Amino acid sequence: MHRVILHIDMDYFFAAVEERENPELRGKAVVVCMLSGRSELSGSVSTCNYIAREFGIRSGMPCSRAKKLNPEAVFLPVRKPFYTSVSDRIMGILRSYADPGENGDSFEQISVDEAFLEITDRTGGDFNLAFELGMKIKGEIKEKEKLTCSIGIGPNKLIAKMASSAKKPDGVTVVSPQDLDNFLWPLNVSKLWGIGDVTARKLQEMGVITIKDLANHDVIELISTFGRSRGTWLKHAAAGIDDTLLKERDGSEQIGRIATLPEDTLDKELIFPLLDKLAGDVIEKLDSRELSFRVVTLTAINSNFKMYTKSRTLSHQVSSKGALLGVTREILGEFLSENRTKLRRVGVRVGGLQKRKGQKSLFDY
Ligand code: DCP
Ligand code: CA
Ligand code: CA
Repeated sequence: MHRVILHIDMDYFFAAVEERENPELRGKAVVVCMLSGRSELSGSVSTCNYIAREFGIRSGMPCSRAKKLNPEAVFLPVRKPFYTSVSDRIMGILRSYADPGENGDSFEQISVDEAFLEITDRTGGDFNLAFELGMKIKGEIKEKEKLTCSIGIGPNKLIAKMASSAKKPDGVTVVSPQDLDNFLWPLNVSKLWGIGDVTARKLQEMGVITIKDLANHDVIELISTFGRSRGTWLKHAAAGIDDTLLKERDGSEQIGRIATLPEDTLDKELIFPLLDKLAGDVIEKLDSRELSFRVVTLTAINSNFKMYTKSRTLSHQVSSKGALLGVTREILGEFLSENRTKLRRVGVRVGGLQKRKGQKSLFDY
């Protein structure tokens, strides 16, 4: 069975959130700026919507230049914490579609608006099912967050990542193992994910223009120019080969416990004792490493083996069992009010881990 990996990237993310918050912006060019505060419009463009892009406005350019390109555009200051809270909720939705991996190795967030999902088990290696799953994910994000995204699906991370930018915005692109060469080979080498400007230029000087050229190039020459590991990577990547696994982003280590209920149920009174036990185990582990946490995730697997996760980010680091249990019960309550199918397993997980500083915070009580 082939692996099936899904990559998702939100469309014009910061600007899309601003549009959603203020419907009057619809139909206008919207530019989100990182203002330095020195003078009006000194700073650079964080991102802009697709209307603004028609005027040539791009991420990273000075805001003053963007203003010249389109004086009618609406310029807004960046609101990073707000976009992060939207991102956290989207990541929570995405996590619930990934395979129920044992240690979170089926989900990898790679930036504020991008993530990989391993969906091999969920789809049984079937790329048609994967397409349907992609459409379902888009539907849920559209419904819950009123935002669009682009999705790429492939036999590995490399192909999934490159496929998600093939149809932007609002597209789903599936590249099955049979479509691999057709998809990859006509592209310019600079489009290969992981190749920077310097490598692309060097390759061009060697007469390597397309990814097909690279795939057919002598590996010995690639190794002598780029070194062994980089040279073999280039050769493999050009053939669409990538066997890297998904991993939780550095600094996002999580500690969690999951267990099966005595019977499938929707009854809080039967679920609470197990949550209590799991929360106790998690806290014990945190205590032994003197860690505090800020993110709480509840996992629920229902009798049909569908997995759901819901996360909450707290305003402070906390470390007590009482705090963990309080938040977990609250999330469970919300979950039970929205779901009808009985639960089979529940899990408690914490993230945003930090070394404890001195005493417990007031928030713990
Ligand atoms: N970002 C930024 N500065 C940059 C690039 C990006 O602040 N130079 C921020 C704003 C973007 C977000 O990161 O909204 C995600 O970056 P992307 O590269 O994914 O760009 P967008 O989501 O804005 O647009 P696209 O629809 O092309 O993905
Ligand atoms: Ca994006
Ligand atoms: Ca992105």
